[in-house]
Amino acid sequence: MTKKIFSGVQPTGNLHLGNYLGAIKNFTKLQNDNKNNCIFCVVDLHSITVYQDPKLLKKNVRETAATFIACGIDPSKSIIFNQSSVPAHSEAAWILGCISRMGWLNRMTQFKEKAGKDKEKASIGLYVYPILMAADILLYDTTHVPVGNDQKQHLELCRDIAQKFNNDFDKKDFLKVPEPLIQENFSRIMSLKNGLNKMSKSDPSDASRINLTDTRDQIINKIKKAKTDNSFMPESIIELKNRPEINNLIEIYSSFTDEDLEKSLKNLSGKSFSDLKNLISEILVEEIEPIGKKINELLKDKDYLDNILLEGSVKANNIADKKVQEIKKIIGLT
Ligand code: AQP
Repeated sequence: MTKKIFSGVQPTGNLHLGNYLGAIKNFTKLQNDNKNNCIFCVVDLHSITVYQDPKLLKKNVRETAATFIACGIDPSKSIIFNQSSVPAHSEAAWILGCISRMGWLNRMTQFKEKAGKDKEKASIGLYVYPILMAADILLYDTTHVPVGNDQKQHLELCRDIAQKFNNDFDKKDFLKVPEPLIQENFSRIMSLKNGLNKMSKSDPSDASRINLTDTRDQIINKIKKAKTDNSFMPESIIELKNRPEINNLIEIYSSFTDEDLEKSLKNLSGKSFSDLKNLISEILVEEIEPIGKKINELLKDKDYLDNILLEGSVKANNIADKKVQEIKKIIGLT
């Protein structure tokens, strides 16, 4: 069966190891299975749900596109485009917002986390962002969405919206109900400084994350300084409980070695945290440093990147505009 893959990354700068392991690495694998049709979107409209410096936004869009390409996404095989260049996304989001229920959005934990204690001051965009995400996905008849575990709840909401639309307008299967594709051997990559927070672009501490553009020395230093604890290397999964920083380091290790946690723990048996950190640094330097170099190389040619995004937006527009016109017809607007 041909899978239709759609996923997006926000151009909020500092793309990191969590974005790579949770999402982008998988994008490349899916693309390289020739049976799949892949669309990868730089979701700039999502990024402005929190303030973005207008002088940096365009640069960050290019940097995200460059990261996709540096990680192996091939613009001749996959569509790469920028969300705001395809107006159907905003139009469909409004319509789907009218289908969605407040109660559904009120359950979204990411809003609660990102809005923090002062919900009243969060933007309306941040609150309704999962509806825009649903529009992104549904416009392309997406069958599978590769995302990090943190986006699972938004995917479930997207499925609810699609089903409600199909039911309300008696259009069975018109909006395709997508499946999430989530990495199995870890849930989320966490901050190197606090294993209870996810590794995030917006964490003010650069030491909390491995950026995809970090140099060899930066990678080695950050891993060396990553928080551990005073106990020994765990021998079993049970011993990982309540040790979030150790759990995180072992999950990072096992996601690169493609082993499950149990196998990794066996391999690491008798080793020190410093041995583990050396192993992780070696793997990261080998896999991440070349990506960073490629990103920097690609960023030198702005015209090339702008052209890729333009060509992608023409292709995406053809698909999305047709779908939004069908949606408008179904609900009686045209
Ligand atoms: N720590 C993570 N572990 C695993 N997957 C992650 N993703 C993000 N952080 C982790 C996955 O990366 C994809 C793109 O994420 P995004 O840029 O759209 O937004 P985000 O999830 O809000 O990422 P950040 O880094 O936390 O950005 P900021 O700080 O700007 O909000 C998604 O598939 C996500 O699951």
